[in-house]
Amino acid sequence: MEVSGRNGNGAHERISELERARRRSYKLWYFDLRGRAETIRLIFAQAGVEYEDVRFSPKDWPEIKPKMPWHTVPVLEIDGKMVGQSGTICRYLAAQFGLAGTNDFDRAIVDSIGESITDIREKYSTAFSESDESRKAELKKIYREKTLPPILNVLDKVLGEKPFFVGEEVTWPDLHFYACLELVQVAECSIEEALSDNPNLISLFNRVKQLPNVASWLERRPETKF
Ligand SMILES: N[C@@H](CCC(=O)N[C@@H](CS)C(=O)NCC(=O)O)C(=O)O
Repeated sequence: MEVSGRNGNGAHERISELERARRRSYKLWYFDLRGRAETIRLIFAQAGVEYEDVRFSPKDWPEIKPKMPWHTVPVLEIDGKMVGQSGTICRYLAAQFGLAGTNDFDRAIVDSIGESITDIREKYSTAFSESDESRKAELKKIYREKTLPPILNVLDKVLGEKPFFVGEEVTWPDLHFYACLELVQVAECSIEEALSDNPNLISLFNRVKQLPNVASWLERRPETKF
């Protein structure tokens, strides 16, 4: 869709909605971690859009927390306005940058794949926050052996032999899958082990990793444990 805009000289120009979205000012607030922010960074990378990647340390969190809309991060500041909740931010950016599906039904399907992928990460949260080391080890084992495989098996079937979840085109769940799969390593589970029964997902993981803009981000991003 074409909309009217103004350039720096005040003259009218025809710019696409996508171009308008690319020109906004974006600031992403998160810890110096991949965690719940990495899919957002991958969306920016794939779209080739600049943003400020604000990474703060835990000691700065008490001061930042009350300023965040939901007192959590990630938060995306768009032209000075803050939006919280990682899934919302992913869907918003994906819609802006053409990574969300092209009609309401397709977007619903894309979203449902994205939500299932989020389960890979969220179902680990009990083990993640467990402070007793032996209980934590037990919970990690349950996650690796009982929780993760059925989620991956269904995703593998949904993907089938298509290059990406919805066919030939990359949508945000492909990027989300990459980011969430990287996180399973905190459950002492290598990516190879996690995907050993899911050949289609192995192909997807490698395909996403090799997307030129993604590959370039993976090379230059800060190294963090998770
Ligand atoms: N549903 C939220 C959860 C956000 C969340 O819990 N973020 C964590 C970091 S990954 C956080 O802000 N923790 C600090 C706190 O809650 O004080 C989302 O997906 O954005």
